[in-house]
Amino acid sequence: MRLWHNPASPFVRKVRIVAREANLASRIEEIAVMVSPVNPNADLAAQNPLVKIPALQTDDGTVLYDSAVICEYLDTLHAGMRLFPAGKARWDALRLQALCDGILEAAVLCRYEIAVRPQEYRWSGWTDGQFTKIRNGLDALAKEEPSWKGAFGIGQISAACVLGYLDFRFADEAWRKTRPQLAAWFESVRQRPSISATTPSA
Ligand SMILES: N[C@@H](CCC(=O)N[C@@H](CS)C(=O)NCC(=O)O)C(=O)O
Repeated sequence: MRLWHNPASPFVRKVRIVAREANLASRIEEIAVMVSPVNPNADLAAQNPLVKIPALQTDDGTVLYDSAVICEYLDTLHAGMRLFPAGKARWDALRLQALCDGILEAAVLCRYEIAVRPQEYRWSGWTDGQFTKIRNGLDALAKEEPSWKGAFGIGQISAACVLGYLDFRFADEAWRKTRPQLAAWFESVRQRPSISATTPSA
């Protein structure tokens, strides 16, 4: 399998964590790409018309995107404990993943606004709106974290990617201050090899 990736991407990180949890990392060749909405990568565009990472080419040549689809696909390839649970727990897990992906979409848009958009075109009202989504999403995560009770599946993996991305790109946000229990949860999962091995660095 081939994964178009960049270690700074929180969506890619979800896939890399799942690959490690499923013991599949050695079967995935990682192809590093730089992505930006204003500078699309031609090699990636040939695989994914949205020109976004992650994109995964499976062993039969099929190309999958986005991160949710790739993670669920990888989860079908191993015999260990399912990261996408069945039954009622599945809907809780998918909803939690959707919440985290939504927070990440807002955070990545803010990152582009700050790092890519020229100063004269920036609109603080728009960025403030995205940050409201991020903060409301974090409050929702903090509220439901006690119900996880040690579970570690796609929902928790997505939550770890959210918190790791905020630390990486928005350290000033100080999300821990009003959410100490969520911070304690993150401290505990950071020790997992799949999480520590995929921590982004500048
Ligand atoms: N919903 C997608 C989001 C992927 C995404 O936004 N990736 C960013 C990198 S973090 C990207 O490729 N951006 C390039 C662009 O927007 O053109 C997923 O879950 O994979």
